[in-house]
Amino acid sequence: MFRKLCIILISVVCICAMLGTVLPQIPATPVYAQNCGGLFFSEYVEGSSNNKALEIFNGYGVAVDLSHYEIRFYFNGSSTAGNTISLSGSVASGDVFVVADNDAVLGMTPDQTDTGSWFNGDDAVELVQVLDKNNNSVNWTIDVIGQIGTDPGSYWGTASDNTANHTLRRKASVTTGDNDGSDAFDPALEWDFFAQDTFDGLGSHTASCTPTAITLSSLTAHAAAPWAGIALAGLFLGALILVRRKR
Ligand SMILES: [Ca+2]
Ligand SMILES: [Ca+2]
Ligand SMILES: [Ca+2]
Repeated sequence: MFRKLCIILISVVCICAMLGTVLPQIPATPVYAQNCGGLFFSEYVEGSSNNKALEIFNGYGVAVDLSHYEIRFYFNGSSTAGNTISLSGSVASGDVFVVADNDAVLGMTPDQTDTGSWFNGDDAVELVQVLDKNNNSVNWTIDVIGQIGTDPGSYWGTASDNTANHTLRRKASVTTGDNDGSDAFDPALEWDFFAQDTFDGLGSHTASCTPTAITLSSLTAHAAAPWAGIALAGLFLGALILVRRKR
């Protein structure tokens, strides 16, 4: 009876252990809580004349090929993009990528320029990861400034702190993009405000998170390690009891 119980118990342990090596585990404490959530806008320059720019921060733990990303501008409450900028080049982990109007005078050299129309305060801005240029339903919204399809008047925000005639810098506490472009937008929640034509923040960004590459293999290795030991121990004990029964 005791041996039967032992065999049943060991079988259960083995099955659980084997499942543990296959199924992803949810850690008791969130291991990745302090890591950055990929790419997001880190600076928005709505300057005078053509002084328009956007800065994108790479919070991934690896360099990102930007040929799979687009910036879209939705002008004056439109729900259809009026200017789409296909990004090119790459951005290193923890670094930023600056895109600007081709006529902007910023006191620095942007990584990419664009000759199309730019925003003037009441236009939504979207960062998109493009999986299929011909099928937008499979593309991912990464980050949105403003509310797509809604005309806010002249700007989002208050009379003193808003998206028109200001430079907006993402707060260091923000670790991921706002991927919902349909909800109400309050820039004060995630952005700090600077005077018009403030350009000295372009080219770098500080976020209170660590860019970390999250891969399936790292999750599996994390989950499998303790269970693999238990599985081996269970199999060894089971074999020992079977050998003793045969004697
Ligand atoms: Ca506008
Ligand atoms: Ca939003
Ligand atoms: Ca910056």
